[in-house]
Amino acid sequence: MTRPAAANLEQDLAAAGFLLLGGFAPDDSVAVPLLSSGKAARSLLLIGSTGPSIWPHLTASPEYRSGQPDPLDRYTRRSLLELAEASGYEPVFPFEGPPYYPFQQWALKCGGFSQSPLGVLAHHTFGPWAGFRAAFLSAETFDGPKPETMDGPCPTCTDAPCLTICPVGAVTLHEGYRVADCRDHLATSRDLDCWSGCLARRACPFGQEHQQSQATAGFHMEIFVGLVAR
Ligand code: B12
Ligand code: SF4
Ligand code: SF4
Repeated sequence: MTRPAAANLEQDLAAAGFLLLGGFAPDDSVAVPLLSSGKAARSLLLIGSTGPSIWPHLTASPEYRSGQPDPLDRYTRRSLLELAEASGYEPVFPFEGPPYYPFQQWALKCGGFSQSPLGVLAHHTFGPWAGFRAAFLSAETFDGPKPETMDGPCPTCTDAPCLTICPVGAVTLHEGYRVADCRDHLATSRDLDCWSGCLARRACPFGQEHQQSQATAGFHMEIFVGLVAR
């Protein structure tokens, strides 16, 4: 099966609410699973989404309308499996696990991202709003996007507003993101602003136009609180 030009793949991804975040030729510096044939992958493409890009596609999908759990993961699996198969890739997903695939390490290897105090990686264009939805693997020589020339924004962000705005100080420079403090605060009231999106994440000046809407943020918060419930 031949693979489409990267431009076609990007168009097909966009039509389903996703985007190509980067890629690399796997080497010994980062673990990448073998292909189903037992061969080593020689190409990895990182597929993601931002707040506004995926929401309309997700809410129109049968997975969302069915009211069953995990609609985002089910929509992602169906649409990206189809797209990967049609273009000669084998997909792996961030929600497969535990153990989980090291998507954040793969993103750092693609370039353009930096580790943020929020726990999530921040991107020079998408800020802290890029979610990882799949990695497309192939045994063919890497012919994906050119290496990123820009770093992620955190090392040069001297103001770091994400560190000062959290009402319970759950985002810290030295300890990173304190999940339990955040969860306990959210549990105090459903009327908190945080339920419409993490204030610290929203304070990041990078990628503001890629933020989640209140509806999207609420959807993710529900899942987050469900996962970390005591
Ligand atoms: C388990 C999990 C959680 C758990 C625990 C998170 C934790 N810190 O341990 C809980 C439920 C708390 C959680 C919460 C959230 N998560 Co979460 N989570 C995951 C999941 C499924 C697995 C993480 C893991 O254990 N990976 C396995 C290790 C081996 O992979 P890894 O890439 O090496 O990851 C580690 C390294 O990046 C390392 N690391 C940190 N700094 C650095 C720096 C360098 C240089 C290197 C090399 C490594 C490194 O720390 C990571 C965790 O151990 C990932 C998806 C995935 N497959 O990665 C999402 C993921 C990390 N989560 C994500 C998100 C967005 C969130 C939430 C914001 C969800 C929300 N409400 O919207 C919250 C808040 C997270 C926060 N602020 O930290 C995104 C992050 C996207 C990004 N841009 O980075 C991911 C990638 C999911 C996705 N589909 O995009 N999450
Ligand atoms: S506010 Fe600055 S330090 Fe915080 S996530 Fe954004 S770029 Fe990184
Ligand atoms: S959701 Fe609210 S409590 Fe949790 S880290 Fe963000 S700002 Fe802090």
